Amino acid sequence: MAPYTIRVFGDPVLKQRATEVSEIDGAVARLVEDMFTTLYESESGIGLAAPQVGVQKRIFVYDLDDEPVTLINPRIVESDGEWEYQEGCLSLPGLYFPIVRPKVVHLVAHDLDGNEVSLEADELLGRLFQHELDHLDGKLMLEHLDDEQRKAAMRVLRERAQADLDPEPAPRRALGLRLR
Ligand code: QAP
Ligand code: CO
Repeated sequence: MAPYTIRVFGDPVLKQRATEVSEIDGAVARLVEDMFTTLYESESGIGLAAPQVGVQKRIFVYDLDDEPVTLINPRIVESDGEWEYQEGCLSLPGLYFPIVRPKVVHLVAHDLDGNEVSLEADELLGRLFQHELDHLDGKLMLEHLDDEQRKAAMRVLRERAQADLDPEPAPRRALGLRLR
């Protein structure tokens, strides 16, 4: 069973800036292991940041093609170009937004052994880096939407929150929403 519950929109932990990791010790190693368990038990998740499991540390993990990667204290040192992609987030289940961000990013971080890593990534992986770094700064995809998209997204989130409060399970709008 996954050791953590994935925090979703409305949880204040998702809006706080996470703290730098000062020492990569056994507690960090255990946290990372538990984050992977949580990621793999999620429905089709590819990346997860520590704040999404309620931990205010600057760590994210991902697995794009059966290769688990952990990045600690990551920073983007350079970015270039523009690329639109339908982004999703485990903390905003069922919501996908077309978002334009830089296409290529150069990220530096530390791995679990404390070694410095330097990675240049474009397209999907470049997007993942930017998305997960946003989580560490307390930002969700909603901040990248235009007014109209944000209104549509907030309406769905509000309806869901209300449906979750209703004693009688009201007919719920289909989970998937793709905003144009
Ligand atoms: C972040 O996203 C990301 O809505 C990782 O119902 C975003 O793992 C990486 C997911 C864009 C690359 C590009 C979302 C699963 C997973 C959902 C995820 C859902 C089930 C999102
Ligand atoms: Co996310």
